[in-house]
Amino acid sequence: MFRIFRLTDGTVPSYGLNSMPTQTFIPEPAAADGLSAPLNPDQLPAAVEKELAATSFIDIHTHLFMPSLGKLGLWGIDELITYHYLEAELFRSSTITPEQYWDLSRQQKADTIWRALFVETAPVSEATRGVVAVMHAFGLDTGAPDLREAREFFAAQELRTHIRRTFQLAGISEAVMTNDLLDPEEAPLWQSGAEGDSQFHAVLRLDRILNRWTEHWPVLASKGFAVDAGLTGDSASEVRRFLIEWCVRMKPVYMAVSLPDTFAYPDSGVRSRLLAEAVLPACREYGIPLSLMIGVRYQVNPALRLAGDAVGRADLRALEHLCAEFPENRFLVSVLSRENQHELCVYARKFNNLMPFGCWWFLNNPSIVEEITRERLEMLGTSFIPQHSDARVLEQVIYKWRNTRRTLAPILTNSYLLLTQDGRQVTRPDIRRDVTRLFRGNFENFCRRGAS
Ligand code: HDL
Ligand code: ZN
Repeated sequence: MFRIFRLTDGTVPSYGLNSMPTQTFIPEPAAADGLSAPLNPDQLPAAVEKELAATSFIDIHTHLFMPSLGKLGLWGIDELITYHYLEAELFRSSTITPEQYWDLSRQQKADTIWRALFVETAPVSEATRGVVAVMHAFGLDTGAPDLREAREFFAAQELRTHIRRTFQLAGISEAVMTNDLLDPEEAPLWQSGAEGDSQFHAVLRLDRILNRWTEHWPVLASKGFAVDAGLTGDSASEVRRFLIEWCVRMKPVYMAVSLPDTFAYPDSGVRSRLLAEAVLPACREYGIPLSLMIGVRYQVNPALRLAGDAVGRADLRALEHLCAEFPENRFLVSVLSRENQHELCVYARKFNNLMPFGCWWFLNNPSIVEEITRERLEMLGTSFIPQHSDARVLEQVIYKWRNTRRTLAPILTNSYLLLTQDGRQVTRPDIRRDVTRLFRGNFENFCRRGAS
């Protein structure tokens, strides 16, 4: 088992913004036995921080793309600053209207946001501070009045080298993509044989099929699959055949769908039938989980476009029914409402084919991540996946994973402190084993093809 990465000069890098590794990493076996001595309580904080820093995580849900998918992949300062989280914040701190904003060029949009959220006020929100952290990681002037220096820096980067360096700075070994097999821009790239990349894993994203079947069934029909709006005849088995065809093409680690706060299962709609008769059988046949991300209130303010979605508390009895009715399927689940988190933990205690993951979207803020992670540790031990980045722009992984390490260190330390106080000593290898399980092993085992 390789976990500790050392630089060629023998030092162990601390992942994050100040480490600017320029040498290659040499994985080596777990540290020598000298570190197996039980830790005193006052040694726990440093031990946890070191193990979090030294372990390379798997980012299990992102909107990043491997280089062979070309312009789908977003990176660089203008994309970082026009992230939809920042666009939503812009309209609270500027007189510009969405209509005026959407007419601007990408650089004009970024200049507008930079001035309003970074120059005219302190960038203290999670998303604005994240941009500052990324710029600092690359040694750029975070107090610059404009983006000239940053644009010059990113323009000088070669993408594949930049990806490797960014992943090293973020402390992740690989990122899981979100791939839309009905996207007219992305699908042809896969059909023409897009080159795979060991740092990226594919996912079949099913929103167009499961949430907008009436709009998208004609696309399957046009490709020779005998489907129709009412899902009559062989439609369900044809959808399953379509999904398996794409599994063979993309080799996904799971299938995924984002679902509204009103999601119900079972119900009389076509989505329940697509799940039961096509998607879940295809997941069983190919041997991968289905990821459900539940709780979105779509487009409450359409003028904000991608930033226009909100959150709603879901009825998780839908999840209860799915886990109970399909014990052979595995469900990788994230819920968007803070109020649903405790229920998700309870359901995870009832169904071991349910794997809670991440602090998703509006939850990915230290104040809420702390609450969610503590209740998960208290109720699930280390049998969950604490976080994903949801990064849409490459360099976001640097701040999103730095924040995760920074937020989780005291929480994990507290768990070990309580354990020590209650009579069980903890060693560095114990901590390393747990951190590896939380940020790698749980995902690898749950998504292992054919795992039961
Ligand atoms: O549906 C999803 O995968 C969500 O993560 C949305 O992409 C959302 O807009 C987002 O970017 N959240 O971070
Ligand atoms: Zn996402």
